[in-house]
Amino acid sequence: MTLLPSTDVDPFGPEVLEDPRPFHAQLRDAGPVVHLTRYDTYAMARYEHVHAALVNWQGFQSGAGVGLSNFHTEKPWRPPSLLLESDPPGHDAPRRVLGAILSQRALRRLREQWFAAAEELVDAVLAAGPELDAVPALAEAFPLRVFPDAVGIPDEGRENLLPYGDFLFNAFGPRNELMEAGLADAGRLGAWVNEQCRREVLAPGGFGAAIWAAADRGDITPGQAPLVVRSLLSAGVDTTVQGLGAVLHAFATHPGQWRRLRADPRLARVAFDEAVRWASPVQTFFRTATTEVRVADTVIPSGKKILMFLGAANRDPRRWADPDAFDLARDPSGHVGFGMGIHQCVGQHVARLESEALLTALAARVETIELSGPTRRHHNNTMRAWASLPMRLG
Ligand code: 8QM
Repeated sequence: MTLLPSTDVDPFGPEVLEDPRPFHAQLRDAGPVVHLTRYDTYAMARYEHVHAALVNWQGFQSGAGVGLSNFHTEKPWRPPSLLLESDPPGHDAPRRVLGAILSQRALRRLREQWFAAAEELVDAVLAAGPELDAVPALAEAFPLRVFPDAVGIPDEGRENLLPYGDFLFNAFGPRNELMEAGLADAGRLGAWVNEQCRREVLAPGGFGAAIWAAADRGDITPGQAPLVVRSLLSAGVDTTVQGLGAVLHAFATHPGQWRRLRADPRLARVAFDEAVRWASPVQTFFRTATTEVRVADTVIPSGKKILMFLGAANRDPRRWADPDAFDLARDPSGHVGFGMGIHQCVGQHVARLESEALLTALAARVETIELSGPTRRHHNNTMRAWASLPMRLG
């Protein structure tokens, strides 16, 4: 029996959020399981154990919430998500419904439209000059142009989507300054999002209407439909914005990889997954032990929260050769940036399609991408995010 390693470092403190990589290495090297003394929770940061825990939904449940707060002992800030914060069997019907609506097959009808939208956006951005901040101009602009339309929500109030997501992702962490700063507006943002989930508000032909049609067929209940729409609006915007930010930052700092993409634009798809592995826009999620669970030499007590470090697992040298290299020649499949197991990102095909459209449009028009000024991080308790990415497109 070896002693359980521990750390008093705050994974949600500003130093770690600014650059989590040294802390990730420390966690991975300390052992398969580490005790986080500040929150009396456990942590996993090695690929092998993060992967094993994510696929073990029986031992590591989501229904007690995937943030620090335990829904069995604390009231959640909003009704729990039927997809994210739930376990089988209740999880399965909503997941099946949304999985079909967001399947690769179902998205084919959007492909041409989204490629055209990306070309239009890149043309407009280039017409404004070679210098831009890639966060607002591309990473935010493109998802905001295509995704809310695809869901079918009205134009009014769309500026609430990013702040809502920012608060939601902060709320998975502790009640720290980041979380407190968002509280004042959370009620208003939540009410706006809930309003967009009503059947009468959603345009015909969109993902939202398709969810309500599933309720009409009896695949989910009419009571579940608005919450499934809410999942789209919760998980579908900030995530793809930061995924696009990550891939643009990766290319701006790896000119050889950009040349490779230009030579073979079919690499756009693998480039996005490699960027999701490399940057892990969603850094962490908790699970809760349903019973005593043994991991390596450690027995995690029933009811304890375990923090899964997706970003650390995605750069674990025990799993990945040269893990810190952004490399289009590697096979990034198996990364846990979209999670793994029954909760693996249901919107991943939407994210890949957005990225493929934007990167393809850029690759056809832009020879060089480089940083043109200091970059700035946006701190969030769950997301590894950019506030600003000044770039020059040549
Ligand atoms: C994170 O509301 C939801 O169902 C939901 C919210 C956030 C996420 C996923 C689902 C993982 C991207």
